[in-house]
Amino acid sequence: MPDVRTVRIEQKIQEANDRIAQRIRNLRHQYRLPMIDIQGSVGSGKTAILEYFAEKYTTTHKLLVINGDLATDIDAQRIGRFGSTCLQINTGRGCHLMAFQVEKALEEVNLEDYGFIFVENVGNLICPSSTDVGADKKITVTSVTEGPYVFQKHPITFKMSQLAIINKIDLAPAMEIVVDELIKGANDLYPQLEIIPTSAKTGAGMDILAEKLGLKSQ
Ligand SMILES: Nc1nc2c(ncn2[C@@H]2O[C@H](COP(=O)(O)OP(=O)(O)OP(=O)(O)O)[C@@H](O)[C@H]2O)c(=O)[nH]1
Ligand SMILES: [Mg+2]
Repeated sequence: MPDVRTVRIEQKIQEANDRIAQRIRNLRHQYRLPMIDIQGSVGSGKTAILEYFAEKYTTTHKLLVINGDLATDIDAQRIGRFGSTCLQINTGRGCHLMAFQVEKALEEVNLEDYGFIFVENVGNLICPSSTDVGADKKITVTSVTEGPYVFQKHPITFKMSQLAIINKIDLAPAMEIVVDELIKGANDLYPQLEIIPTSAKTGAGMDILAEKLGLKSQ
C-alpha cells in the first residue's frame, strides 16, 4: 500500500485566521466599534477616500485606520495628517492583510478612544477578498481608470463584497466610460452588490458613501 498523505496546510491556516478574526469581532463588539475592510486595485483611490473621511468626519467619529502596504507608510502619513490614528502594517511580500496582523495592531491602542475603524488592505483586487480580518464588511474600491471590464474579470472579489465604489468619476469622460452603463453591467452580474459612484477629488458621491458606511447620520 503506497504511503500517500495530503497535508491540508491552507485549510489549517485559513481556520486559524478565522478564529482570530472572530476574536477581533468579539473585542470590537465589547467596544461597539464598527470596522470596514477596504480592498481594491493599486491606485483605485482607497487612501484618497480615507483622507476625505479623515478630514470631514473626525468630528463625528474618532477614526482609527489600519494600513496594509508592502513596504512604506506613505498612506498612513497621508491619512494621519488629518488627526486620525494610523497603524501601518508592512506585509513585505504578502499581498493581503491577515487577521493576526490586525489583532496585533489593535493591541497598540486603547480602543475606548475610537469610534470607527477602517482597514486599508494591500492594493490588489485578488488576494484580500478571501481573507477575513474581523471586519463587519468588506467593500471594494474600483475606478473608471481600470477600464470597462473590471467587474467581469474579478467575480470572486465582487461576489464576496457587499458594496463597491466606482471612484474617479471625474475622469469618466477622459476614459470614455459611461458610469451608468458600468453600474448596470455590474448589477446584472452581482445582484447583491450595492454600487456607489464617487470622486474623492471633487467630493461627488462621498457623503452618500459616508452615510452608507454609517459614518454620517442620515
Ligand atoms: N482624478 C481623481 N484622482 C483620484 C481620485 N481618487 C484618487 N485619485 C488619485 O489617484 C492616485 C492614487 O490614489 P490612492 O488613494 O493613493 O490609491 P490607493 O487605492 O490608496 O492606492 P494603493 O494604496 O497604492 O493601492 C492619487 O494620485 C490620487 O490623488 C479621484 O476620485 N479622482
Ligand atoms: Mg493607498
